Amino acid sequence: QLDVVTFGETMVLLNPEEMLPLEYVHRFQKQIGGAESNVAIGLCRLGHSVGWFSRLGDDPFGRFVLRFIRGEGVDTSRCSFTDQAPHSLLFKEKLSPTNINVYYYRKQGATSLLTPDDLDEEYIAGAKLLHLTGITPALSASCRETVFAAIEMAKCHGVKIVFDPNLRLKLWSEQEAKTTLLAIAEQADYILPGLDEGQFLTGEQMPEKVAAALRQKDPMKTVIIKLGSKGSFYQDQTGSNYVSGFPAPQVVDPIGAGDGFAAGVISGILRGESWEQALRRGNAVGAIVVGANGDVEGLPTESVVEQMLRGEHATQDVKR
Ligand code: KDG
Repeated sequence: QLDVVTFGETMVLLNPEEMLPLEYVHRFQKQIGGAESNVAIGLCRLGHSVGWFSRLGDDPFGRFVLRFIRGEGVDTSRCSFTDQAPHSLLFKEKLSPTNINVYYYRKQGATSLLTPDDLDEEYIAGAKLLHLTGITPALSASCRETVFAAIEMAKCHGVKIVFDPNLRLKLWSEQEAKTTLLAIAEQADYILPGLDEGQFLTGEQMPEKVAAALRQKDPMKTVIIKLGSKGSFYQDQTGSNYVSGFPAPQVVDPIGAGDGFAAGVISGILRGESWEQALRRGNAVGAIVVGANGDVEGLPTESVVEQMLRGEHATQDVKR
């Protein structure tokens, strides 16, 4: 039995070696980026069993992505390849460590061909949690159907749903995004928006109000709001609290911090921790991730996180 199952699009990430406008960059590192596989890899490093699936391009990029994710110990047995569309790419443009643009080459990419037929009901039913993001339903109509079909399967088998809205307005209109993300949030047991995403979805400003709005129809839900370096906030039927963040090391690349946070919080849920403990774990993972260049390279192992939680200086540097 897997702890978590997730699915979505993972692109080949071309990460510039120079901090320059993209037209002047000559060298790139070939990495991977995809919110769901970032979380899957993060959870594996924290000691959990995770399955991730996707439709990948039957080309060198699709094969690279699959090998990378499988190499991290994620179960990729439900992935399939297609020769009907290319594997998607993502370029980052770094103007400063915190000023990063992303350029997608993912329209009608391989993963947009996912359909509900790609879902293995037993596979989802066997997991403790289903992790979903708001990126997958933005890829195509059939991806949207796949997300809702997966939700139905999870509900039918009592599998709890964790949902990170991951608003990507480069992929769809505000109206489409809002309607769809709210419809998924309504079905989720745990919702993990950034504050800006929560504000977008609810029209409220304060974390307390954002969480209350998202829980209005179903007070049994837990809403966990990411507050960046300040930490995070949760609200459930028992109460609410702010959990302060860890001082981050020098920020090298903030992209992926939210997925690291999600991996930490989900790990806390799987361990049966209190919300204060789980959010602290998420804050710790998020703070560590920003210190490495790439979306998954900085995801820490369990022992590094434990060090950070104990208040010891956490570093993944080589010690001499
Ligand atoms: O959360 C980080 C992701 O945004 C990144 O890895 C790429 O999945 C990605 C996306 O769609 O932007």
